[in-house]
Amino acid sequence: MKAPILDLYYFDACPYCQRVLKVIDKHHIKVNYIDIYDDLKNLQKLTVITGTKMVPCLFIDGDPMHESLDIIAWLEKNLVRLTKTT
Ligand SMILES: N[C@@H](CCC(=O)N[C@@H](CS)C(=O)NCC(=O)O)C(=O)O
Repeated sequence: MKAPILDLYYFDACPYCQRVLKVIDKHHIKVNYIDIYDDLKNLQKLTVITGTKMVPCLFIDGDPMHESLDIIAWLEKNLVRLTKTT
Protein backbone atom coordinates (compact mmCIF):
# COMPACT_ATOMS: atom_id res chain seq x y z
CA MET A 1 0.00 0.00 0.00
CA LYS A 2 1.26 3.46 -0.93
CA ALA A 3 2.31 5.74 1.95
CA PRO A 4 -0.15 8.60 2.44
CA ILE A 5 0.89 12.19 1.77
CA LEU A 6 0.74 14.18 5.00
CA ASP A 7 0.30 17.97 5.14
CA LEU A 8 0.28 19.53 8.60
CA TYR A 9 -1.32 22.95 8.98
CA TYR A 10 0.09 24.53 12.11
CA PHE A 11 1.78 27.50 13.71
CA ASP A 12 4.75 27.43 16.07
CA ALA A 13 3.22 29.13 19.11
CA CYS A 14 0.28 26.69 19.22
CA PRO A 15 0.76 24.20 22.08
CA TYR A 16 -1.53 21.62 20.45
CA CYS A 17 0.59 21.84 17.31
CA GLN A 18 3.74 21.37 19.38
CA ARG A 19 2.25 18.22 20.85
CA VAL A 20 1.81 16.80 17.33
CA LEU A 21 5.19 18.08 16.11
CA LYS A 22 6.92 16.29 18.98
CA VAL A 23 5.45 12.93 17.88
CA ILE A 24 6.33 13.57 14.23
CA ASP A 25 9.88 14.38 15.29
CA LYS A 26 10.16 11.39 17.61
CA HIS A 27 9.17 8.94 14.87
CA HIS A 28 10.94 10.79 12.01
CA ILE A 29 7.73 10.95 9.99
CA LYS A 30 7.88 12.76 6.67
CA VAL A 31 5.35 15.58 6.72
CA ASN A 32 4.87 18.72 4.63
CA TYR A 33 4.68 21.63 7.07
CA ILE A 34 2.27 24.44 6.26
CA ASP A 35 2.51 27.42 8.63
CA ILE A 36 -0.88 29.15 8.46
CA TYR A 37 0.66 32.54 9.26
CA ASP A 38 3.54 32.22 6.79
CA ASP A 39 1.25 32.99 3.88
CA LEU A 40 -2.36 34.17 4.09
CA LYS A 41 -3.22 31.71 1.30
CA ASN A 42 -2.46 28.81 3.67
CA LEU A 43 -4.92 30.10 6.25
CA GLN A 44 -7.51 30.76 3.53
CA LYS A 45 -7.13 27.25 2.14
CA LEU A 46 -7.52 25.69 5.59
CA THR A 47 -10.60 27.77 6.34
CA VAL A 48 -12.26 27.12 2.98
CA ILE A 49 -11.73 23.36 3.14
CA THR A 50 -12.45 22.71 6.83
CA GLY A 51 -14.71 25.63 7.74
CA THR A 52 -12.44 26.58 10.64
CA LYS A 53 -8.99 28.03 11.18
CA MET A 54 -8.28 25.58 13.98
CA VAL A 55 -4.89 23.93 14.01
CA PRO A 56 -3.29 21.47 14.14
CA CYS A 57 -4.97 20.00 11.09
CA LEU A 58 -3.39 17.02 9.37
CA PHE A 59 -4.39 16.39 5.76
CA ILE A 60 -4.05 12.69 5.00
CA ASP A 61 -4.06 12.29 1.21
CA GLY A 62 -6.15 15.47 1.15
CA ASP A 63 -8.60 14.54 3.90
CA PRO A 64 -8.42 16.85 6.93
CA MET A 65 -8.16 15.59 10.50
CA HIS A 66 -8.46 17.92 13.51
CA GLU A 67 -7.74 17.38 17.21
CA SER A 68 -4.15 16.89 18.28
CA LEU A 69 -4.86 13.69 20.23
CA ASP A 70 -6.74 12.14 17.28
CA ILE A 71 -3.86 13.08 14.96
CA ILE A 72 -1.29 11.56 17.31
CA ALA A 73 -3.35 8.38 17.69
CA TRP A 74 -3.67 8.10 13.90
CA LEU A 75 0.08 8.67 13.35
CA GLU A 76 1.04 6.05 15.92
CA LYS A 77 -1.47 3.53 14.59
CA ASN A 78 -0.28 3.97 11.00
CA LEU A 79 3.43 4.33 11.74
CA VAL A 80 4.59 1.30 9.75
CA ARG A 81 3.13 2.59 6.48
CA LEU A 82 4.32 6.19 6.82
CA THR A 83 7.36 7.57 5.01
CA LYS A 84 10.25 8.37 7.34
CA THR A 85 12.80 11.15 7.00
CA THR A 86 15.76 8.98 8.06
N1 LIG B 1 -8.70 20.48 20.97
C1 LIG B 1 -7.88 21.03 19.94
C2 LIG B 1 -7.51 22.45 20.29
C3 LIG B 1 -6.78 23.16 19.16
C4 LIG B 1 -6.76 24.65 19.37
O1 LIG B 1 -7.45 25.20 20.24
N2 LIG B 1 -5.94 25.34 18.56
C5 LIG B 1 -5.91 26.79 18.60
C6 LIG B 1 -4.47 27.31 18.45
S1 LIG B 1 -3.47 26.87 19.84
C7 LIG B 1 -6.67 27.32 17.41
O2 LIG B 1 -6.45 26.91 16.29
N3 LIG B 1 -7.61 28.26 17.66
C8 LIG B 1 -8.31 28.92 16.58
C9 LIG B 1 -9.71 28.44 16.42
O3 LIG B 1 -10.13 27.59 17.23
O4 LIG B 1 -10.37 28.90 15.51
C10 LIG B 1 -6.68 20.14 19.72
O5 LIG B 1 -6.28 19.42 20.66
O6 LIG B 1 -6.13 20.10 18.59
